[in-house]
Amino acid sequence: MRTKEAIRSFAHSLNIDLIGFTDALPLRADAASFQTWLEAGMQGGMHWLERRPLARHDPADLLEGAQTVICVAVSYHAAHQSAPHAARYAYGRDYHVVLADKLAQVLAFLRQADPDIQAKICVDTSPLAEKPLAVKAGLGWQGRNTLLINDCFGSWLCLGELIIDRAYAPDSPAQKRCGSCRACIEACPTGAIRTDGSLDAVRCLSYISSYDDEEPCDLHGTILGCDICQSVCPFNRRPLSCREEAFLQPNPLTGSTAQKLIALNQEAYEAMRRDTAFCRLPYARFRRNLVRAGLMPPSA
Ligand code: B12
Repeated sequence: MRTKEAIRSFAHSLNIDLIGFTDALPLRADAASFQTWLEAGMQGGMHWLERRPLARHDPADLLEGAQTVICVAVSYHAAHQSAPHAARYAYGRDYHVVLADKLAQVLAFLRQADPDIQAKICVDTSPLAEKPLAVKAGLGWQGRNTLLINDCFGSWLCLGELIIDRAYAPDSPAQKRCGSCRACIEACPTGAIRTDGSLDAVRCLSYISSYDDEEPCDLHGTILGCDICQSVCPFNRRPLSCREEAFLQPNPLTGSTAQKLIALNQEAYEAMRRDTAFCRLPYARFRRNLVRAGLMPPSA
């Protein structure tokens, strides 16, 4: 079996910025808050969140014999990035693909020393509560904007997990450091961040840009995702930068001007969005968002 130190050092060689270990026991308190959140209807149209709500906080439901969850985070923040028409996470390659590939390499590394190890890779691909697990593994704390925040990297992180049926000593959880700061609550133009520590997803511009087809709404210049609550966070002022090449090179859509985006026909859009965060934004919604972001007149 590989040591934690060997796993950490291998992970860092793959540009994984943060790695932590935690046990695979159920997260009972988080499961209860999650249930309250669902009952209040804050998931809106994301009905997939209602499936297996208890499993979401019990890694052993995803892997029989689960003992440890290895939580990882990769920064996607680079100072030179300007993706004025989309949130930063959409800048380079789709993080689901990038992190799953890194976790597959970590698993191969574990299997070289321990071929029988059973494992499950998750990058928002399974019903698993990724932020509470990352907190428990010591990667950071859940901020008032509900995102995982790390002292050095801020919240510009995407998360992934490797659940394994081997026991490792757990790391210590990080302490909350938001204090009395309410910058995210005050900056959110739609009032999505609530004072009780939860987020009303239905009001969040990130949700509206991705899922809501009904309500005509000002997207405040973005056609995919929203970073307002992250941009104002004091922990995001001078974050350590992204080292991952896949996130540093703009994809064809985030590299384009508004004029070029407006001129795209469906065929060209389909070809460009593969392996980017836009793969979850169908063409009709992309066109609708160009209007709602104020980049295209409704008649175009
Ligand atoms: C659904 C979802 C969304 C929804 C809802 C977001 C949300 N905060 O719940 C929408 C579409 C809005 C969204 C937006 C974004 N998302 Co998102 N999303 C998810 C997803 C799939 C599930 C999150 C979830 O379970 N939400 C449900 C709520 C209940 O969970 P929670 O925030 O953890 O709730 C806890 C607290 O709020 C608290 N709580 C809840 N209710 C109450 C009530 C009381 C009284 C109290 C005290 C506490 C409390 O307890 C809960 C349980 O611990 C995760 C991936 C995953 N599988 O985990 C990615 C994930 C959270 N998203 C991510 C990202 C990057 C984003 C965006 C930044 C993208 C963008 N730029 O547009 C925005 C950020 C918006 C924001 N401020 O959250 C990353 C976050 C990385 C990080 N640093 O934390 C994740 C982890 C994906 C990943 N693998 O990297 N997302």
